[in-house]
Amino acid sequence: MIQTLIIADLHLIANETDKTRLFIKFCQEQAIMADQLFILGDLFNVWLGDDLSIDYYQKVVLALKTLSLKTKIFIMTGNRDFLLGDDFVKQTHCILIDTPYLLETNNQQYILTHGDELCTDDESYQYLKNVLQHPITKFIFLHLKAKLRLKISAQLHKKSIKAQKHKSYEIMDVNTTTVNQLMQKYPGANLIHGHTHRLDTHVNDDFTRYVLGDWSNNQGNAIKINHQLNRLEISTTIN
Ligand SMILES: [Mn+2]
Repeated sequence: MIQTLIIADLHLIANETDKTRLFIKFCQEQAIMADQLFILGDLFNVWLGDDLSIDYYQKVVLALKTLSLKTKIFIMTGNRDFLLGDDFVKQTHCILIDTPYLLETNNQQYILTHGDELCTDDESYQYLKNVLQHPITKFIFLHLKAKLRLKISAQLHKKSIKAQKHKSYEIMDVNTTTVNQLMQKYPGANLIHGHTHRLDTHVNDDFTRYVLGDWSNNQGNAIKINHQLNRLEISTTIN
């Protein structure tokens, strides 16, 4: 029986915080017991390129590398850490996967995605995503000096917080039609995603949509799959 753990949206920052320590503890005590760990995007709140950010996140990189000796780690990028690259992969031994990813385990099928591509009602977000994640934009950004990259990223973050204030709760959630169109391609599979930070389980006629929550400084959440699917609470007190 293969045991899988799935997490998303930790939004770890470069300074070591209680959340960093919670994640490292999770790696050392819980993820290490699993056969595979899937990280569905936004593990990092900002990734400015491997040449800068690997140094900023040394402890997390080391925790992943150590974990990878026992547990296979699959990671997909989110909208905040989409610049994770080859050096990160080399140093952590994580396997970078594309979205959507079809997970087949113990006779069950799951579609894994970060989730932002399902939020199609938010047209300005999707437009900005296309621009920022375009290969040419990425290439140019990665060749800028560190200071400038930090400045641009801080400005973008400010703008995105400002823009979110004027958007409705519904617009920033997944679009049901987009979700259904995706799941029609994978009959029999269920969906697991993050991004919206709206931890919930939505049971539909044809599939169930499991939404992962984000992590706070003293609490995280995960999905555990073996013979069935269960929710896990990650806290500082669990050993
Ligand atoms: Mn996200």
